[in-house]
Amino acid sequence: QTLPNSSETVTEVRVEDDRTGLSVETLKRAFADNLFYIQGKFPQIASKNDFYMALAYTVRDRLLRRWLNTAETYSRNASRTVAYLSAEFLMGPQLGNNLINLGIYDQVNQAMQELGLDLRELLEEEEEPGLGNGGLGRLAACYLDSLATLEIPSLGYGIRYEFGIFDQDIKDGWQVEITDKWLSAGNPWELPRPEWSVEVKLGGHTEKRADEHGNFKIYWVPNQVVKGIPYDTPILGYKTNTANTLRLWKAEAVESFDFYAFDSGDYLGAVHQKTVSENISKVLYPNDNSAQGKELRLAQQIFFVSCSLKDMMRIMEQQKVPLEQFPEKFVIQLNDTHPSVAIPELMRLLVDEYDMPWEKAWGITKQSFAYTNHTLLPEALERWPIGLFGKMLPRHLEIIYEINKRFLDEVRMKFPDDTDRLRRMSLIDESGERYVRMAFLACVGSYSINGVAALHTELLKKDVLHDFYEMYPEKFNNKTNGVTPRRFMVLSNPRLCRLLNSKIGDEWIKNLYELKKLEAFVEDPEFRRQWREMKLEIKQDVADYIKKTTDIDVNVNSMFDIQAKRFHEYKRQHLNVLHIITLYNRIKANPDIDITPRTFLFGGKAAPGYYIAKLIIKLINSVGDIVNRDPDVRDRLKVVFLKDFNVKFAQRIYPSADLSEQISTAGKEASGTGNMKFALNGAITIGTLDGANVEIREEVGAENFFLFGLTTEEVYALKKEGYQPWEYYQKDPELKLAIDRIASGFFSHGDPKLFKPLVDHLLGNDQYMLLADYRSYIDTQDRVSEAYRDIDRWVRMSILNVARMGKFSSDRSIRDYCEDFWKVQPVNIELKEYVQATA
Ligand code: GPV
Repeated sequence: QTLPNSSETVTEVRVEDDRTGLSVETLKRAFADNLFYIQGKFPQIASKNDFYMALAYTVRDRLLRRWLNTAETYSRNASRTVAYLSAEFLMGPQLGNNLINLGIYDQVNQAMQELGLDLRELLEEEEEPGLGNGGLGRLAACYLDSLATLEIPSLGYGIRYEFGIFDQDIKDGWQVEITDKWLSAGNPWELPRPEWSVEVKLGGHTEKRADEHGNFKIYWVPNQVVKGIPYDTPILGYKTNTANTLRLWKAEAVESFDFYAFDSGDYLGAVHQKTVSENISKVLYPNDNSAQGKELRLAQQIFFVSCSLKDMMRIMEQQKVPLEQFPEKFVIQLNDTHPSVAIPELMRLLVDEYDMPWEKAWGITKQSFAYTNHTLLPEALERWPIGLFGKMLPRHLEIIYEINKRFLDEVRMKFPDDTDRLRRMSLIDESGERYVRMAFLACVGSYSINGVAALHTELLKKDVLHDFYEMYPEKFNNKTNGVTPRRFMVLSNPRLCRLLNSKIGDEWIKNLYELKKLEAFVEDPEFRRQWREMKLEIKQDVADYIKKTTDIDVNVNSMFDIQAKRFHEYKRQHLNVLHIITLYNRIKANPDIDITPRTFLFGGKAAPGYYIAKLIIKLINSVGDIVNRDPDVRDRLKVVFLKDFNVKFAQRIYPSADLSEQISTAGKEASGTGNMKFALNGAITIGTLDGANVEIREEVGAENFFLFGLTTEEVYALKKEGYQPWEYYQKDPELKLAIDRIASGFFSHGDPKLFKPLVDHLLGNDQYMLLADYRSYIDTQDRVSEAYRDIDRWVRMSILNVARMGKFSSDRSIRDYCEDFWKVQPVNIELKEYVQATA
């Protein structure tokens, strides 16, 4: 409220509203108010969580005006909107990010200080929403941040899992999974919107019947109906007024089932039905890069997709946009094939429920969807057994058959007399048990198909989707991934930011290419000294954390050599272990050897059912137990497994890295995004020519990147000529000794059985070619060790890495999507005091 200026001489007095004001005084008052009226506590008895909640509500209040203004502006303009459909959104903690994006981090920090509280401790209190497995889910979260920052009207649609990715504990070196109860203390960031609930049908059968006009129609008679309730979370852009929405669906039983059961006296049956319905949004499937083929997973997919499409139609109705204009109002981005049943579901809605002719509905559908592929791994390409699919979605299966029939006619026309091509491209795999091929369905139903790094897109065109590339070359395009510098630099690395800002200002936060300006300072010895000191301070923080959580002492002057990502054989954490064992063996052979001290840090979860990945975690811990205690090592090597790698923890660890391990088998990692987060925080990469590594190396310069290993072509060629891992083992004594030590039980208290499955994999077929890459990896690591000894050279490389990483902002990725095929424009949001209420 502004008091009116009655005369020129009266100074303007501003009274800040408790729910919007940003001054330290107002923030303190609002915080006390929320503690009292929302948490129902006075300071003397409040827990740390109460303080966190009071602060979270204080920040949420300040978001709400932006959120409502944004929604109001979008609905008034009926703006073209991106709907980002994803089974995963790995959001991470919200409080710190919202403080950064609102631009009130410092004020809130001071307000808390004046109240005798520590903001950093309150930030630690937040249970993060871990509604994703790894890169794919985190990419979705980075994209929401960039969409809001670039003021693009957009909605994220997904599932409000009651249990997100499990918490990881380590017992006796093994991973143990603990359920993630992220909602138990309440979630201050979401608002339920029960008035926008929708119903979703499942199971049953279809019937052909005449309608009231005597026209024959297909009716789907389901045997289950569930209700989806939307929960909305605001997504604030960085220093803009835009606050978009992440809308996650929670499954509940429909009321009608309760009534029905109560009438028939089947009380327990009704309660059971409730449990079955609620199961749908109960838990995130904890697999990364592997398809599960479970009925409940398909139920999750149709559930959130159907809710989301109906929600879009409700929005169109409310904005009076006719259904024919669906592709003008929305572009639906499919984050991998997990939401690809949206294609037959939109067809079903248009044809069955809105009586649209097939051709017209198909025209709309084809123009509405765009598909991002995130993997080349065959085991991650979703296919649903026809039986299972038809049982859950009988009508969708019929629709897919019809899409396929018409599609194969098209193929036949473009490539006459090529029956093998028809067999290869059919949406139904008929080579054995019959399956629906979801990636192919996504290709046929979308107007754009993109990979997530240049190499990955090329391999899609050449290999996995080659036939579709020949059929629809114009659909294919590349969108190299990016990460948000707000969370992964500003929030997570304040020391780096202060140093950057002191030299080049803070424009880089919105335009990451501005980091280029750092190159001007690389020859400044004082700047390099500051850089080095900064890194040391960060490493000291992490060393303290390691001491506190594992009781291991690490030397901050040693090289922090970090591999933090999901555990998967293709990512080759065990190649890293072979390097550690090799260094250890060198020390054992010659204890006085002059070696560069290293601290090896690992973090990451394995899918609970992925035995070999869990065995690799056990191996790391077993090797650590020996290496860390052996007096011959004299603390020159330390191996630390840090448990429960999640977003919160990632933010802590990335800034401390000297060396970033990106060592997947060439052609297997679609892009990688951790590689970008490390390099943006000044780590040098040791990596293969895989995924986005290729482009990172191009940007930072070959002389600032440690390259090793076979290229994709060499991997293919070697496979073809008959790869014999055994020969590499026989020929390379260091490799042989490293593997023999694992096999003999040296790291397992003399038990040769423990790691036998792993050794057998390596010496048997070694699918991911560790043995073929071992020598190149070790020699390159030796060059890394050499380079680190010249610390001044290392610091130059570190600075140049940061300076040249501008391309890898998710802002750049999102701009590319917008300009290339989303065709959406930014919408500026003006902050009004009150949103006009209309009847
Ligand atoms: I498919 N990715 C993932 O995290 N989980 C999955 O189930 C699938 C892919 C990842 C890729 O492995 C990364 O290379 C990529 O950077 C990321 O998706 C985002 O595109």
